[in-house]
Amino acid sequence: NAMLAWQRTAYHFQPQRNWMNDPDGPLYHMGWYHLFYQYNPHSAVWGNITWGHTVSRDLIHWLYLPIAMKPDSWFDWYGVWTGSATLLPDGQIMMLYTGYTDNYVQVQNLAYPANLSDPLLLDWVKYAGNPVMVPPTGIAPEDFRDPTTAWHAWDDKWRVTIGSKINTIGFNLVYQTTNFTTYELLDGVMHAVPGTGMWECVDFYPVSTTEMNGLDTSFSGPGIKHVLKASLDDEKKDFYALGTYDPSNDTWTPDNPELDVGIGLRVDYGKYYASKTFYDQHKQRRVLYGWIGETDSEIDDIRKNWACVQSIPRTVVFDQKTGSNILQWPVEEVETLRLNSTEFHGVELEPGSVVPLNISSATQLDITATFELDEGALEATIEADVGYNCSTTGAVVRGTLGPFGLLVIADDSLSEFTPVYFYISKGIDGTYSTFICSDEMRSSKAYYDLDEKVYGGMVPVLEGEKLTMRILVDHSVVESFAQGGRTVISSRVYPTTAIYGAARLFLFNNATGVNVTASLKVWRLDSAYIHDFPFDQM
Ligand code: DQQ
Repeated sequence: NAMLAWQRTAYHFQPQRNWMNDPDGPLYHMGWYHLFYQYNPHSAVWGNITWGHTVSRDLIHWLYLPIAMKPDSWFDWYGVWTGSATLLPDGQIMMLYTGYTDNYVQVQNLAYPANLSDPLLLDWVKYAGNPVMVPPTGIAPEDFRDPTTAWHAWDDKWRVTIGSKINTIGFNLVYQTTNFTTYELLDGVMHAVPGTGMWECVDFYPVSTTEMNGLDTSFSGPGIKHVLKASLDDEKKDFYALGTYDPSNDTWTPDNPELDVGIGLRVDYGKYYASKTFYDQHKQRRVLYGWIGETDSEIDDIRKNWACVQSIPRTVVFDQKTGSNILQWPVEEVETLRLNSTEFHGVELEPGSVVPLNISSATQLDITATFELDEGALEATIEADVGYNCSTTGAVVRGTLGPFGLLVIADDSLSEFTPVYFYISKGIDGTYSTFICSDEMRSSKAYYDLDEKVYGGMVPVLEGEKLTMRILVDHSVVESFAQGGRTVISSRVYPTTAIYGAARLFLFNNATGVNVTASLKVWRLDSAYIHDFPFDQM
């Protein structure tokens, strides 16, 4: 269907065809980044879940490999579900994943590479003694899934954590093992939050509070915090919190109970789920992947014969300036796709203005933008603007100090456009809050069903900081990073006119009470090489 062909991305990872969801078992081995993913080999809707497999030298260009694991055993008969890799000090790779059994029970299974000296890790052996963990007493057979990367504890045993729930209380269980084949469930839970429901795809990892490098999942010592992330099944949203891990009893306590897992910060405020990190020993960084789903209809997914992409891999570090959030940033390798750039300095945006930028074919872009408000603008505003929330207003609702930002994937006549913008609201106590939002409501004239939303959240802005955003545009995906990655939003858009050479970029200021000055650098991005592995040339 030619009408839908353009929606395929040019530098986000996606399979050639069919359905993909969660990233699985990311790891670095013998010069290759390996990514596995939940994959339906038969159709563009979820089902028949296998582990698709792809490798990359640089996290940007990918080679498709044969399916790594299929549902061919009683212990994963209805699906080879999500899991994680653990690299042992002696070089072995332990892959733990959830199998949905022939009897509809979620169990944890072990697999390992048949040949560790194969850089491509093509063949995977499922341990004959699977399953290695079954739902413990009190846990329902369908509430026990998605084992994390294991970490090596003080007692020389490994720990692994698995999400679950009882009634509406979401939590993560902790197991210990010495050999990855036998496991002991520890008493209690690592952490529980009432009202959050099933915790899928738990992620648990240390971040340094003093250094910018990433830390191995087993790292312990002073100057660290631990991130606990859960994907809330009920809301289909990824939440995280920063806190302290107590290795003596394997519990974790949030820094701020008001921002606990599932009630506070989100990894990404847009269409984004089931994220997972790994420690990249090659570049000493922690890298995050996330599943960016479709917001068109299932019929359109079947028509276009593919569904879903992975986010551009992002580095994750602790934000030493705020001390209260992580920072996510596209891996530096994405910059190797940068082609020609155009700079715009000091563009004046009066209230109510829309300014076209001289960028053609604005479908594959890397944009960095800085916005400054007129001196004195904040002091001059008197009215409180309470209860602002991106999703209830959108870019059309005008306030004194916002919205202003960019219109991406727009056409010349603005029949289609996606605003990514800041909005500053004033509370009754006189303090200001800054929001970053991404508004899909006018992104498409398509007649077909789209689940269009205004996404966004608050972003911390410290004294003396300018407002900054970076946006990656890739045909039907828009990933926006505010204030160096404190708040991130992924959007899916399906325009019909603002495509290929017709796609444009605009600046806008829809605030009523402030002049904004914008400066930007816009790169056109090359397409990544994402193809079959050339086995015939081996
Ligand atoms: N997707 C997998 C599950 C996981 C869910 C099945 C999250 O293991 O809980 O495809 O998207």
